[in-house]
Amino acid sequence: MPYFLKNTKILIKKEFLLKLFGDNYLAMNELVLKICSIGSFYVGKTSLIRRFADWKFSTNYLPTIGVDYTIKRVIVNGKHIKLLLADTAGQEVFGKIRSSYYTGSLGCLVVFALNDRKSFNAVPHWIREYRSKVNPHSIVVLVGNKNDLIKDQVISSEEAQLMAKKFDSLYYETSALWGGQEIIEIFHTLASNILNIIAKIHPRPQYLQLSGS
Ligand SMILES: Nc1nc2c(ncn2[C@@H]2O[C@H](COP(=O)(O)OP(=O)(O)OP(=O)(O)O)[C@@H](O)[C@H]2O)c(=O)[nH]1
Ligand SMILES: [Mg+2]
Repeated sequence: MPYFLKNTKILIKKEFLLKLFGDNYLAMNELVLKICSIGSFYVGKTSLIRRFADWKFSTNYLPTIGVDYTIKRVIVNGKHIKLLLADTAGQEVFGKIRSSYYTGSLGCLVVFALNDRKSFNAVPHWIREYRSKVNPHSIVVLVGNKNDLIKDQVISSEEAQLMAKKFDSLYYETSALWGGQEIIEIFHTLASNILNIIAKIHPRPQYLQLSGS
């Protein structure tokens, strides 16, 4: 049976969405895209999500325990979409359970801090861990955070861009503290690329006219 979205034509085959996202991701007649945020502890994963979702920032460090979920509604490519943002804990003590939170996602932010060489060196580990658990078409966006700390910066843009290229991912530099427009761009680009890979995996246009207004 095709899946009907509210006030729209036939949109997506339900079985297809279930296969891609699982039952949890078909909520309230909206398409939900799950995006993970991964990377070493203290790099600013939670801060980037808080900045994007509520446009807020806190200087307090409250380590994420396990995972936190945030829902954010966006309009991408003219479609109304719900983003389910899975903010994972970077601290090693959560290593064993972390990858279970990747299930069903088609995109992730891999975050490091531009003033933390160790967090940058760990990027290949994070990308490999993520890709080993998800659909091979999934999108990875590398994010160098804390670019407000210019004098402490130990990773150059060139070095980070090379890393991104090596793993076939996009690269953005930003600051959750400053809150530049690129934070919105990061999440919107990810969502837009995810819609494109859905189209690639399932190239039948009649099933891919996602909800309009
Ligand atoms: N200067 C500066 N500080 C930041 C920035 N982003 C985050 N921070 C600070 O860095 C610390 C860690 O931020 P979090 O967002 O909690 O880091 P996290 O990656 O979620 O950490 P875990 O949950 O432990 O994995 C906090 O004290 C934040 O205020 C930034 O862009 N610039
Ligand atoms: Mg956190």
